[in-house]
Amino acid sequence: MLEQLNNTFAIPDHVIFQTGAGDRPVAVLQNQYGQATISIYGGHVLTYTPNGQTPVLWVSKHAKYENGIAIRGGVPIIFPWFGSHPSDSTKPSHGFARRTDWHVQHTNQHANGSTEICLALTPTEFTQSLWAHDFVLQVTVILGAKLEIAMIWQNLSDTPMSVTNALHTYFAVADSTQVTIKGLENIPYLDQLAAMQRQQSAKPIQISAEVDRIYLESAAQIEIIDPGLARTIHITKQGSQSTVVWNPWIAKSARMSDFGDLEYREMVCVEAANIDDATVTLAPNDSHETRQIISVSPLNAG
Ligand code: TA6
Repeated sequence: MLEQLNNTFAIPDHVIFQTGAGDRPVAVLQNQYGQATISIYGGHVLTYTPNGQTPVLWVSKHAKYENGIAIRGGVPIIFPWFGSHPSDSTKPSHGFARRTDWHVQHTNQHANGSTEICLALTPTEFTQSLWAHDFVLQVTVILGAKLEIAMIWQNLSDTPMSVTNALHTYFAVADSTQVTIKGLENIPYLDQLAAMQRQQSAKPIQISAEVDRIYLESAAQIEIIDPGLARTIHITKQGSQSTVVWNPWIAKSARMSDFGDLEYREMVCVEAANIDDATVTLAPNDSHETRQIISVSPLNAG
């Protein structure tokens, strides 16, 4: 498989396919801006490291790389439903896209030095058993001065198709109890820890307990200010009306077998999503794109 992937899609000095964690094939993108790795399984960005920086995305040391299980960390692709299935609790949490093999559609090296890969998921027996729709779902990753991750899906059925989705991004931080998340002040959110009560706060987010919030309006620019790593992570998005902020804290971390008991200190999730009232309903042949754009600046930068 690796030979075929490299023969078809490798780009000398920029894209190569290797065996990654869990003996699964990954694409390694590198260029003047940095490096990123993407698992073919799940269409799942695993790492992003700008030149001169430490990794910007976080993956658990306890992550599992087994069929049917989502990789804990990076950017899980949440499709075609966010959270529990709306009517059938036996169906997998956060849908099926992150739990199955995808295929590479194309790779590209742009004149500005950025490097692109596109992976796709089309219906299989597995997906049809969970969701009887005809669709194509693509993830395009562009490694440039920023990292761009776009999930694009098209309704190939002859009936309307409703989806809730997320780019469920796990960001690496020095210590989650020391970071400040700015950009969501005064925006209403549903508190998943308090029966989805509608709340809002005038203050930036700081983490001292489990946080699991669905913000209800598209936020232009979010910053994760990380004094421990002396950097700010800048997050913008398109095609997303919901933003999710999550840290499992102590008790939930202990309950997850693929999450170290103390790993809650190393990460925070800030997710570009469309959830609840922001469900995306597509007519036949229509498509929708959700894009998250990530960059980093030194903390002492002006
Ligand atoms: O995005 C936040 C959330 O919905 C949390 O409620 C938590 O369940 C998290 O996703 C992880 O879900 P997972 O199915 O990956 O364990």
